[in-house]
Amino acid sequence: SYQFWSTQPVPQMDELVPADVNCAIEENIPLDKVRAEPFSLPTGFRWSNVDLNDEAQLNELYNLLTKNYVEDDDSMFRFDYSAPFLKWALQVPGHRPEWHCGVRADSNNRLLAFIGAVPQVVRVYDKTVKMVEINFLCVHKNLRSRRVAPVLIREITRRVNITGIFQAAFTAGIVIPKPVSVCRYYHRSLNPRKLIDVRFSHLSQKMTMARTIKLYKLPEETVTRNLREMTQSDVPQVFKLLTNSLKQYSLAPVFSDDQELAHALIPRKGVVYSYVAENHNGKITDLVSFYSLPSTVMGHTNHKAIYAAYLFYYVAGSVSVKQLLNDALILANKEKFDVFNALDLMHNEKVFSDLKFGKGDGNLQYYLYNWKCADMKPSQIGLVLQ
Ligand code: YNC
Ligand code: MG
Repeated sequence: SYQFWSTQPVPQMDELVPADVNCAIEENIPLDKVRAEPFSLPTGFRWSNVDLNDEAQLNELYNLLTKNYVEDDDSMFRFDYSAPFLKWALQVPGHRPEWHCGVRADSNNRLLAFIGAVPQVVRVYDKTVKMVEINFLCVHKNLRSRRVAPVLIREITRRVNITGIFQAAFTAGIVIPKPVSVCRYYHRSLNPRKLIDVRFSHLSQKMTMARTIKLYKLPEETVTRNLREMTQSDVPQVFKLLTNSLKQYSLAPVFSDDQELAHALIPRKGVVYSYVAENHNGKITDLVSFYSLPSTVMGHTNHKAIYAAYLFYYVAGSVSVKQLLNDALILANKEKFDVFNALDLMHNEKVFSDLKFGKGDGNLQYYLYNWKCADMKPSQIGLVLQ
């Protein structure tokens, strides 16, 4: 029933991969055998790399996504990735212009579809694999259900294969063959009045608005001693701290060098927020970070957007996960976010109830392309995609 995905090197939906299998599905294609010509688009459309250093093109991508990207099931909210966020997520060290793959209409030159790839070494159980992460697959609403998405996926695969990379990692709300793990978002209200107002959440039974606001009230100051914004000079220590911590998970990024780590974590206002705790010896003991991804509120008179913080990488070295993530809530609240979101991966699930997170609806599936391995529990996942 998967017209496209049944043709791809992915495990079958009902395939149970045994624990001793952890390998590619198809052998690497010799580089001179990788298809050299772009795949054909329907007539009237053409391929066009999106140059994110060109303000006008960056804005075209921003507009495509802000009007046509992921919505919730009830079409009340739609992701509104900011232009600086798109640069952060797509212009990682080693990025390539042809991996910012757009489709334009011949007639008016309008950008109507996009798919992005970024290089990332990923460890799967005990194997470290050069991969790409795929993100921001989007087809304009007027062009849906015309099998354009499979053409985008085949084309980005070709452009990645040409560079000698044959595996990819991605996440999606939909279920296709075959998730390596099924995760769930949890939400922690910071501004419950607004969240209830826009119907992101609702007043629970027997609760008044006043009691709800009191329930979610956070202190002004963080608890962890010497927790402060991460800076460039912290990078070497954070690299070691995070690299070591990620070893405990079965699926995790492998940061190649300080530069890649710095790109991921150095704070960028309105994009990514990272904090470290430094002890009296100048040693970095803890890290916590989150990124900013607002959602447009569709058809509401008072509110245009929900400001959401998403938990990113963290290492609880000298304090409990609970204390560190509670400090992240305090910091996100100070930055005026309305809600703090986190998946049930890493150690997160253990602290959700104490920290007053509520379970979201809808899963986020983790996928590997051209790789088969045993399924993972969310707590085995140490890879966070934007
Ligand atoms: C999806 N999200 O199943 P079958 S996540 C993968 N991921 O194929 P059509 C998807 N496949 O079932 P439409 C998918 N969504 O027949 C749909 N599909 O085998 C499959 N939405 O194509 C679907 N962004 O063109 C079906 O569908 C086939 O016009 C149908 O376009 C789909 O970024 C889409 O949710 C998602 O913009 C573009 O609905 C459109 O509906 C849209 O008829 C809103 O396509 C935005 C949205 C997806 C966010 C994401 C990760 C994408 C990963 C793609 C797979 C990468 C594989 C690895 C490649 C590199 C390999 C190397 C090396
Ligand atoms: Mg289509």
